[in-house]
Amino acid sequence: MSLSIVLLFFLNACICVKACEVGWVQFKTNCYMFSQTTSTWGEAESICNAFHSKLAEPMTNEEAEFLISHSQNQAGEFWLGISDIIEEDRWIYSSNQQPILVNKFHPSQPNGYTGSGCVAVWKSFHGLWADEPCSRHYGFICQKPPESPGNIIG
Ligand SMILES: [Ca+2]
Repeated sequence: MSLSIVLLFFLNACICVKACEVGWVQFKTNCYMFSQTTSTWGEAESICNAFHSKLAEPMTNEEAEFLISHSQNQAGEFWLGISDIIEEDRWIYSSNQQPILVNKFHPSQPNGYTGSGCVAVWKSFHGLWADEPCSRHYGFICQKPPESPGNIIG
């Protein structure tokens, strides 16, 4: 009797915690997926959308630093959901078209002008950002909120 009550308590505790799906890493209030494949920036956005997510949009210094440090454990470069496609040198988040709230460009960046409209976490800059032509094929980071308890149960 008491054992089942304890089990029930733990089950409830686990169900109540929002979690990321397998293959996604949690930081603060977001789940992130670092892709194993490369694609153009536009394709990357489509792939993230297919997984009910978007290209990562770091809004705080902590979030930006997490993506930078985590990317260092991975191979290659990773697209973020940041571009200046609409207006040169106006760097905006893709999902709301608002100016970026945190700036992690390497001191030598951005340097691509109209030829480089998309932002990637750059390996040789130890994860600091670079502007690159959006047609290049790089890895990418998708972002979405943790699953709600109802979705985990099924
Ligand atoms: Ca550049």
